[in-house]
Amino acid sequence: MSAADETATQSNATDGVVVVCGGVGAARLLRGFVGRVSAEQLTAIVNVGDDMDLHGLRICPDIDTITYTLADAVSPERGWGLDGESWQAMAMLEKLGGVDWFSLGDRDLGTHLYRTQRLSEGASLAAITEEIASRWELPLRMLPVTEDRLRTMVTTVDEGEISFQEYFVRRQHSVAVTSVRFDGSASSRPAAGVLEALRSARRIVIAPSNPAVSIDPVLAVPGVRDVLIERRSDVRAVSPIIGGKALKGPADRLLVELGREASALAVAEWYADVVGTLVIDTVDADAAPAIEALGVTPLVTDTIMAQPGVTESLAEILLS
Ligand code: FO1
Repeated sequence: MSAADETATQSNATDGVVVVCGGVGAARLLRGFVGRVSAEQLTAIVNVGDDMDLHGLRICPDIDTITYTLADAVSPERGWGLDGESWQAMAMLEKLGGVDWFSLGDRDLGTHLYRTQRLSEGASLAAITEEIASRWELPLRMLPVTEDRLRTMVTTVDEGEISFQEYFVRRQHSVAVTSVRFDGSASSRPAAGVLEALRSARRIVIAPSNPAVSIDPVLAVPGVRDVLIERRSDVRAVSPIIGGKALKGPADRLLVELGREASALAVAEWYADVVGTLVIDTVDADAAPAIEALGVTPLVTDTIMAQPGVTESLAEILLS
């Protein structure tokens, strides 16, 4: 067991707060917890279904988006990757006819080089994530949900099954989807510290990430959903659907393609077995009675974190 694994196992987040995370939405929400919850008590459990191996490198977009966001180094325009990035390596790849549909900035490449080298030396992804987080002096503990290979796969009408990043980036999530599955999930095991953190936290928060492709892969790791079901009354989620639309990404379209509707009520239905309270936006206040009827307590507030003060008040509500 590595030092990071031991730390993860020992420092149970008694009275802590655990945030179940995808990428951009989760990273923005975590900003609200920083300063309200101490670094020792704040744990992010992060999706790895978006991860991929490209150019021989391991790329973990959700972990990196959270890292760069909390380090105040993220590109504000894109919400992923680093601000002030240069793209010389991509230009060379394009010239050589290499794979160039997934944009890796020159500085961002350093992260993937470091991670891949450390993996080849036998370090765990949790240990490497902690190393990177500590170099950036991040005020939280970040755990990949699993060390095992788990990949989100998307079945499209036109092309059959493709990987998540082929769907999201290469196809710009503009192809119709019929189903989603998490390859490797059945045999995956939670990373060291994941179940302990979930069991001992005073509050578990599901970030406003895409339920179908960012949160479900976390819940698909055996043991995780069971703990959330046991702890349901302490679990609060934030709806990523506001007024029938996703602020970013394809969550609204994906819900409809998967046979649901794009609404806060549909999010409540999606999470009804694992979530006791759902925070919905003020524009969706009309959905509150129907959400209540599902046995999920609705909390109505402003949730668009681009507006001043909203991230902070959202964090307060989630902690209260
Ligand atoms: N998203 C894009 O839309 N286009 C890209 O070329 C792209 C590259 C990329 C590189 C590193 C990284 O950490 C994230 C990157 N993303 C890119 C974002 C990422 O694919 C998605 O935001 C998440 O996987 C969805 O949660």
